[in-house]
Amino acid sequence: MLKRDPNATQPKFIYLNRRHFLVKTIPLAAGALLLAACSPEITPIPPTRANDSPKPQPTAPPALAASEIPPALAHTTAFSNVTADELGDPLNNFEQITNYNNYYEFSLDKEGVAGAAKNFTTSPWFVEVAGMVNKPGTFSIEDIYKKFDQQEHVYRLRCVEAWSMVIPWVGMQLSDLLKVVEPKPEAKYVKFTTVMRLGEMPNQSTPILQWPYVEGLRLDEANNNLTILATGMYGQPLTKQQGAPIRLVIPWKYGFKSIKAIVRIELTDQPIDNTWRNAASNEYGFYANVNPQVDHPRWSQATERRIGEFGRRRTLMFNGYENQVASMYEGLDLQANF
Ligand SMILES: Nc1nc2c(c(=O)[nH]1)N[C@H]1C(S)=C(S)[C@@H](COP(=O)(O)O)O[C@H]1N2
Ligand SMILES: [Mo]
Repeated sequence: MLKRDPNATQPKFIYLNRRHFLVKTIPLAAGALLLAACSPEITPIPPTRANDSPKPQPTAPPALAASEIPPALAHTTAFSNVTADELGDPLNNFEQITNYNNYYEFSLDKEGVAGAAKNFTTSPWFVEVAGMVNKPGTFSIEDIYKKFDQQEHVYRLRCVEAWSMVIPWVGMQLSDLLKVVEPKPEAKYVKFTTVMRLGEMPNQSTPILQWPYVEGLRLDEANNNLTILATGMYGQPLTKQQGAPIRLVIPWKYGFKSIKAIVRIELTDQPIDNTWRNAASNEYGFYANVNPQVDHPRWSQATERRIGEFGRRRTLMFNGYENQVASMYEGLDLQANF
């Protein structure tokens, strides 16, 4: 079990689905959870972080049998034994990162996702790249491992619910894939779609969200150096609960943009109606840039709880990646374009 502050209640995505829960027939357990959790309590930020509990120590992931590591991943940049991000904050450990997940196809219970995703089939796997490109194609996951350089990227992940982690991903730059398919000049956006797998993803049979899960980026955001398609973590293939075998990671945006289990990437000139915006457009936007000055209608975004720490820490503009990304939003009203 993870050690967490039992008093640090997080706001939960689930509340926003109230209208779905209320108008549709609902499982009793989900209804009870909703009622029990209707008033998110935000712990005030402590004046200093001096009294914080000891920081979590990185721990090695459980060793995988050699046969469990795809050959193409085994020789890519393995976990480098880095222990902190560039701001000096320690990595979350493997246990934390793989047992506290948002993946609504499987479960609304963060600690239940790992178990619920256990039997999800991730092989064979294909990613179709289509739309406004000169060279559309379908790539097997093995093609992707082989064709594209997989490197370590240590990023902060900040959920819109105001918790965060530091994660040592293994992945490739999305721009490397886009170069290969050659976007046409009229392409403005990139749309990502999660697999539809009714037999394996129980909540795809419920109306809690519109399925399949969809996300999108502007083309310039997709081409930013920080934007990766992750295939691994701690030098090993992604776990199922993390979105195996391939998921997006956009570290300056709220976690819901980082869509899991991608099967389709489409270049388009049409704005994208991403899943959470579609569910509640007054609460979740297209951009979803981490911004401590733009609160969620039901909770503050000024602070966050780093999993493994007590108390709260201040949320950084663009999640601490301002230097690398702010120029993309010059002249954009960030309050209006949340
Ligand atoms: N397909 C899909 N992708 C998803 C989600 C989801 O429910 N379904 N949840 C998102 C949210 S809200 C977050 S915070 C991150 C969590 O990633 P993690 O579980 O690896 O920490 O995944 C995102 N990607
Ligand atoms: Mo999230």
